[in-house]
Amino acid sequence: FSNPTCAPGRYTITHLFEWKWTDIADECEKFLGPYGYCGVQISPPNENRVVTSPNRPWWERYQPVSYKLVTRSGTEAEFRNMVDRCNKVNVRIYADVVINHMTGGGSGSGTGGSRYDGGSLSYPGVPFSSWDFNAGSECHSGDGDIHNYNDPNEVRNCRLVSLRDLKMSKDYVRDKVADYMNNLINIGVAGFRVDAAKHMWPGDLRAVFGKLHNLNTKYFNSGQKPFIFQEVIDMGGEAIKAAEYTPIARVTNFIYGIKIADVFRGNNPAKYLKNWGSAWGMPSPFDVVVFIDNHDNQRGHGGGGGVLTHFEHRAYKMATAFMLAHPYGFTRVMSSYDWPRNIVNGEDKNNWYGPPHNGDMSIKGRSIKADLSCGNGWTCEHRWRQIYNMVAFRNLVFGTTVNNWWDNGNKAIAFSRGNRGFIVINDDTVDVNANLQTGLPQGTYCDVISGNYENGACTGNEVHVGGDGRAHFHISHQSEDPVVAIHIGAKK
Ligand code: LM2
Ligand code: CA
Repeated sequence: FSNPTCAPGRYTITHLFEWKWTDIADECEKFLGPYGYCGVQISPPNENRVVTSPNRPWWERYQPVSYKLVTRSGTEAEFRNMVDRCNKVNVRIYADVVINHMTGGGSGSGTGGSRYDGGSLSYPGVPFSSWDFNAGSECHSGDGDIHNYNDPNEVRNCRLVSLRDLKMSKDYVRDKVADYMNNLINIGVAGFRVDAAKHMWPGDLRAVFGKLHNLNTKYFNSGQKPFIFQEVIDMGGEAIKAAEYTPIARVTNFIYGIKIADVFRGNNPAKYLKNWGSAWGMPSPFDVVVFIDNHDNQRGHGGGGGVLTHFEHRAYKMATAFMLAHPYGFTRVMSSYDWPRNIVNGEDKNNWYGPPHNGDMSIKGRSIKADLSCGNGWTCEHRWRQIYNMVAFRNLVFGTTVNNWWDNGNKAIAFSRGNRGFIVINDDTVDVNANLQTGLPQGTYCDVISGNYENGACTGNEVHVGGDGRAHFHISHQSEDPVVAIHIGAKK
């Protein structure tokens, strides 16, 4: 399950957090396909609780009511249409699956009209009833909630923030969950982000994944397994380790964004990135999905805080450029919406804000500006030139190693990827003014951070590489984008 199943030559996904299915279909055709993205992580596609207090928070989608494909993102018909249109332009869909639990307490109806009652553990839309949930015989925490993260039994058999915890040791529950995932596979999704994986036993996950079909041969070669990445928040310090899950499928590497934030905020000099990767105590590159921030930690949820986000755009662009230039891990670019942050005593009072919406609370579509960036409240980091051009860089240099490392002994670094690409990043308080070995063939290259390569010309700066592979770089420490990146796909 660790093979990303991208179409050839594509190596990065983006999380279109809370996007509508009709917008994603359009985005696949107009942008993600042409600009070389592998795929999209989508918000959970199954029916969820409708939360009105606060009014329609993003996190209502982490409270399943049934496995019907009806949400604020769209209907089942719109979902099917999106998967088909994206696959046709070689962009994969990875579904966020919430299978550890159902809703919290209270009763009502979901986005598809199914009833739920968290008090009596009744979910007729699946159906699940009280037999299908962990209870006092499995969870010994007293009030049924998780408090002690040093007790693996409690973390896996008790309730995460009171969410009704599915008894995945039961065949019936395994079958219902596998049926849901197989339905998505049959429609044509390429894989899954498994929510709250740490709260499920590795053996139970292995059993569920063992029931999964191969990918739909309408879009994939026969015999292909879905790509699975399990959300395991392991920052060290707790009983449950990511290493318990990597033999099953990939895991999300949360330490990555913390360490990277430390570097690009200037607290840890960038020169130390020379041996970035497993030498920093991180898992094998083939076992992880890496990212600068995600939908939780960008707003202080999910163990969050401390990471770089689009709000700190200068450092964020540098960090993302580094991530995409470096071979470690399978890369995911966060794509956010804006919300009015209101930090009081270190906590964002508005961290529940849902996506941009219309008067009837339906999700508002994203608009597109002339410079390709988004409007209507959508941030669309995946459309920032400094980011999408590095997605293309990563595609171009795939299979090469880090060579020609240079640093200024402090916070400015440079390296090549074989003889195909070269990047210089100046996170220092002095300029970079240096003649560096790029490893690239002689010629004139477009810097893909300051501009694009269009119709044989550069819209931004040019870099001249001599016959000896050397080129001169000047990067002001005051630049909004103190990065230069060149590659053989953008050579005049
Ligand atoms: C995750 N990873 O393990 C998600 O990435 C994260 O976003 C989910 O929590 C979590 N697991 C459960 O799927 C979010 C959010 C929570 C929210 C839950 C459920 O971070 O704050 O909890 O979704 O919607 C909310 C309330 C909480 C309440 C709970 C149950 O914030 O106070 O607990 O609903 O009603 C009493
Ligand atoms: Ca559990």
